[in-house]
Amino acid sequence: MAVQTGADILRKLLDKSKPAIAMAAHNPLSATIAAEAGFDSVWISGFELSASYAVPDASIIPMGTHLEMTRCIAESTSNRKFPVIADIDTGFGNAINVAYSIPRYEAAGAAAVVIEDKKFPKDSSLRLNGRQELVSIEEFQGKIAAAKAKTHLMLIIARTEALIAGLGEEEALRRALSYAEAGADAILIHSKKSTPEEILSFCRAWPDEQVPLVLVPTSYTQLSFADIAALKKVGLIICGNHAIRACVASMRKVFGRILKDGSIAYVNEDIASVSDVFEIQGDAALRALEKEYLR
Ligand code: SPV
Ligand code: MG
Repeated sequence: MAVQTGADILRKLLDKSKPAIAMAAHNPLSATIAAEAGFDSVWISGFELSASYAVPDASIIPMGTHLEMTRCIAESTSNRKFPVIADIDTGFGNAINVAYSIPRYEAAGAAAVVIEDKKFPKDSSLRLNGRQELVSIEEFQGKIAAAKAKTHLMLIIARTEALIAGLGEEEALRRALSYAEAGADAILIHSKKSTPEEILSFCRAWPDEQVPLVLVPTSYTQLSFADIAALKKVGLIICGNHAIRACVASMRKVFGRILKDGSIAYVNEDIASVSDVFEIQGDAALRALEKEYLR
């Protein structure tokens, strides 16, 4: 029987009647906790990885760093049906850079990559008054074609930033349809409006017979997963940055309390136990190895 790849699993999960839910991660620990929690997939977020290095999400982290993290995350979750989606931003340059990066992501174990139509170097979509310049449709179609030509396994998800760049729904639809025509397996449409009207209008205008949409509802949090599923256009919902934001909030709270109390005695309820961390580290497997081989 043929082995099911992460891409096979993800392809089945992109169900417009029941969208898959991916949680963001920036390392194997956050990916493992996302898998344990019951998410369908993990999003190796550029925002999260950049934040974990305390640098802006602006093409500062080099491809090698993101690729190595993708490999580590894929390896750490390889015993689960848990496809890994790599956020490769602009593809690290032009279509040539994309052509060189895609086989490396496939070898690293990614089930899919998401490439966005911003100019390299990119700026974070969520940044107030950020630089949101897009490449031409033709140039981005070239990137998608290069990506598709370099993989037989991975899904290529094209992301348009037309709404983020303030170009309006007509241009967003034009771009999204052109990217699907170029071979994209799904279209990520991003919006940073604080209400869902913009994204709802786009989704309603998206043709039923087209490839599934992907949403990252960071800004328009009112839209529940059930609301999104009811649209019957979306195959994947990404919780874009909730691992790193949970870490930041939790570390701030605990670190502040320790200094305020002059003691570590009062934070135990707010932190994981040591045995909990041992379990995530795979202590049971280590004990089995010790028993079998240590003489
Ligand atoms: C990321 O998580 O890196 C994303 C989503 O690309 S966003 O930050 O909203 O652009
Ligand atoms: Mg990103």
